[in-house]
Amino acid sequence: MKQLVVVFFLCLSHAMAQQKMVDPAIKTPVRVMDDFMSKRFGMFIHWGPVTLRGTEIGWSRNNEVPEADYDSLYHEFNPVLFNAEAWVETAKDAGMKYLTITSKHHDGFCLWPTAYSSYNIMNTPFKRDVVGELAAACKKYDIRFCIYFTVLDWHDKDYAIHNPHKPVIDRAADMNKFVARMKNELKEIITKYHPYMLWFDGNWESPWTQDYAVDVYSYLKKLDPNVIINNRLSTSKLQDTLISVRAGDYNTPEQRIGELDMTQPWESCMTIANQWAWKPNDQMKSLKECIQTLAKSSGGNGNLLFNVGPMLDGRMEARQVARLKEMGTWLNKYGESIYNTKGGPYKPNAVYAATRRGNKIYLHVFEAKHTLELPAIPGRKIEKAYLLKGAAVTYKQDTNAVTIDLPDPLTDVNDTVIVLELNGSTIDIPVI
Ligand code: FHN
Repeated sequence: MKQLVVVFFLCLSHAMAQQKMVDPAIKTPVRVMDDFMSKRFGMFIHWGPVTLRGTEIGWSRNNEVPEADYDSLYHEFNPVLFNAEAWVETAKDAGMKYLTITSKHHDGFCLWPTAYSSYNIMNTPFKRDVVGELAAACKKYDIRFCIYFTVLDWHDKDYAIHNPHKPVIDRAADMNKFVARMKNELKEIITKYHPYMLWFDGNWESPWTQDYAVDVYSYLKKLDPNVIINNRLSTSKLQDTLISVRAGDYNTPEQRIGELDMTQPWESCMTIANQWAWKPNDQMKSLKECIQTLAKSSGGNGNLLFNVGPMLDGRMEARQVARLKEMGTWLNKYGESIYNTKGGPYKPNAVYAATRRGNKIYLHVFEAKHTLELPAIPGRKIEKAYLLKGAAVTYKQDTNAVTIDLPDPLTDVNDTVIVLELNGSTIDIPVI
């Protein structure tokens, strides 16, 4: 069995090594990626005519919703209560620093007035540029505007698969024409809306190739050398494939918190409920799960892109807005332990996570009673320990361990932050 695993990974690495690479000289500058990773927390929004049915965007086409029905929903789509500034204010109040909207998901519907497809927002009763209005609102509220764009498009006649539930290759499709149209649409998006980041998706079906990925990445970099691009332009079955040999700037673990990684940037994308697009009475995550997901992502040196699905009338659900506001209230008080930090040096686990900046380690304590015992910090001594925004805590340290006396009960039931001030920088401490 062990030999089989070795053979698999040798084949995988050989296949990856054969894959066309992007010229390292055009990759997004480190200073831009550092800025992105310092923000730690963004809003993901999945929205479109499918909200009229409350089923999953893209995936419910040819599943719960027959294709012809799904593709005609845009004739009814009229979200008269859509208010871009209300959405952006919700992100701001949540402590989010960037916002990513599905400009085009796998169903092919475009939320901006593209000249390259009639299947767009201007041909609905609503007739407003949703992407443009969100871009303007983000600029007004100093939130970085980002755009999700699908690589696959089951609605487009030139994309070679039209139904993921019965995937057959359409020999009449012309993928080169499809990619040319995609590049025109991306040029519209970049030149009109100047996104901070492009969140590609749908890179797993056979019509899409790594050659297309490298071509599109290189094309985008000519349009904007600083636009950040995730790892899902590259072909891959693995969402957090190492990006060192691929056309992308960071990894994208989905519906799970990424592994601690001090070298490869990553961003977990997760839903506040279960479905990406709005679903009536969907089960929403508790405040504890929301805050601990953010803290564990930061503790892993990653970002969290947290998804809401607005309703068919253009409003976000009041309960989702309220949950995000609760996260913002926590971040208003303890945000210095999240923003502009690095993950570690302690690996996140169910009991705690750690972030760091300068000579401070921020311990995020989730579940612990009376005392917390941690491995000693190599080459460093703790000089002070205290609750963030609170009183000093007592501790003991020796060459093997650090033992911290915890308030009982913990001062914040979701995440109690304790600051350890050391006698030197924290950033070069190896992961413990
Ligand atoms: O198929 C999509 C899905 O609908 C959703 O957009 C997520 C968000 O990351 N991405 C794909 C599934 O991996």
